[in-house]
Amino acid sequence: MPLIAEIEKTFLEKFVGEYALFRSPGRINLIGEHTDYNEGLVLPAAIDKHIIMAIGKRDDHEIHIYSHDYSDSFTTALEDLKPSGKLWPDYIMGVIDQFQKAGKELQGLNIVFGGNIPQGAGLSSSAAVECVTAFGLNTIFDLGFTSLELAKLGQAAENQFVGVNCGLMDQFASIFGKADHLIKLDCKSFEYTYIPFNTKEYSLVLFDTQVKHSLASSAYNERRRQCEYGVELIQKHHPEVGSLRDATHDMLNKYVKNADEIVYNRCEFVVSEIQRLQDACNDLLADDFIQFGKRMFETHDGLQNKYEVSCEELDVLVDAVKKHPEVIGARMMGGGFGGCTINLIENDAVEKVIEATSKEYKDITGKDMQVYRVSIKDGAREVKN
Ligand code: GAF
Repeated sequence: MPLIAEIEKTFLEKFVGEYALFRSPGRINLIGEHTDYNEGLVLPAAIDKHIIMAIGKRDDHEIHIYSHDYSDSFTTALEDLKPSGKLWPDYIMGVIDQFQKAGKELQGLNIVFGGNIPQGAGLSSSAAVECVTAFGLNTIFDLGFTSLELAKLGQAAENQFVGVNCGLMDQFASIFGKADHLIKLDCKSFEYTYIPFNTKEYSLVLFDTQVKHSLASSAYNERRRQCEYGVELIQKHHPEVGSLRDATHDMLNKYVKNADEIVYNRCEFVVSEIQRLQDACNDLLADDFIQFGKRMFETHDGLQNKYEVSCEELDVLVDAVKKHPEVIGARMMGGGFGGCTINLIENDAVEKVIEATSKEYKDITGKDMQVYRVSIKDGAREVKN
């Protein structure tokens, strides 16, 4: 049975009353990693894997949530929102909490949700849950938040309720996604443009390491602090520099390099990555996918050696595809320490590359990789029957 039909069926089994259905997708990111929280640029897109949520209003203040994927329920009340200890309800409660903090009066809710975004794979299933909740509440209560406000409310839920200090990229992509387009988002001004991504002879294929190392979220927060420290060192001489977005290689060489080599490496990666993204967008406008792909490999190199957020499994996958000239670009994607690599592969070679890479990955790591072929779709929407 299709996912939407399953969610509707489950809602009708669990609850009575009317409901509306919403969809919000996961995301990929072509280039521009760990740049969002440095006020840099990112280049994500929403994908054909999503969360579906059915939401109905209640007459009281109770919130009843059923997770289709976990076959598990959670009940609370509007006045009693606090972390649940089992994480999955927190993404939804966090958003409801943000709506209330923004001064919106809500009613009780019946919710059923589920999805087909692989969890822990770096495809932002948690942002999709936040965004489908935010989009759905905004619609059924007619609250009038803009799309940017919805994305920021989702991010605030993740920062404050879940405790992960993420940037805005994932929520922005889930809300603003547009079929067959990448989103070039400026995380300082929040201006954005859609860039057509007609890969024609290339396929977008994700290789999932099937690992998520436990240091992922603490290391993420540590990277943020290191970037902030780099900015502090520069600000002593250039008070006008508010973030790494405003920093130059010259400033890093003068004020950061001798003070702290590790912090220098982190900052150097970010400043280079922001420039790389701008160059990569020019490649796309010139239809030069080969050059674009080379920059993806460069990004991986920086994430591996300078930002140090890769891991053995991700490096094995990127090294493995370098043996196939038909793979024109590959890199780890997202926060790091596990999850997926993103690969641009000539259409005719996809099967061959998958077969060879799966075998090599198994031989070296003893693990099985998963493969997802993705296409680029629209962002959050109401699903009408
Ligand atoms: C995670 C975060 F949630 C994003 O905000 C972003 O920083 C990304 O890691 C790295 O680019 O997905």
